[in-house]
Amino acid sequence: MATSLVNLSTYDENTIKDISKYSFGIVVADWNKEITHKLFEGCYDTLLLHHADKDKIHVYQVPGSFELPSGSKLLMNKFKVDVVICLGCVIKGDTSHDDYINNAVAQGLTQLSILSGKPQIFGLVTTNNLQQAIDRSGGVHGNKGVEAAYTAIRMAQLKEDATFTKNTIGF
Ligand code: DLZ
Repeated sequence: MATSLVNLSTYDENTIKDISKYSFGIVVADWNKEITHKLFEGCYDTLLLHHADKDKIHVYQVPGSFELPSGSKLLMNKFKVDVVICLGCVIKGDTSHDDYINNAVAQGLTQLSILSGKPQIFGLVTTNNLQQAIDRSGGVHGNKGVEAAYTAIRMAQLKEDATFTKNTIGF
């Protein structure tokens, strides 16, 4: 469903249990940092809101979104984490660079998820222009960083609790 039809940053906080036991990785790209650092704030604040242990949140910064999969791999080599959240922003330009980066990140994170057994959360904002990115990083369409954090929490919980809860699908 298009983001314009549903604000994915809205979720049922009651579905979240104790997350202090989980260890999180966050990899954030600096390209388009006016957007990505807001995604990071939304993500980090959401983890803390639900009482994540600060000492169990490991953050790596990488130059651009293309480096998100390798940044995550490096982070996982160094820290034992339950899940990694990857945050970036790719804005369409005059060339097809965005297609190459977006596809590389999607494929890289998919492979990494499966090979490592650690969920990789796709927190990549892919837009046609800057305004759409602003709208999705704390604007009218919420904050994709919040959504990524919530997704990460659910995936961390899934390891031990796969109980079906009505009304949570689709946030
Ligand atoms: C080179 C590039 C371009 C043109 N655009 C973006 C972008 O919109 N968003 C982003 O995160 N990164 C961009 N990059 C940088 C690449 O992700 C990567 O850092 C470089 O190609 C070096 O590998």
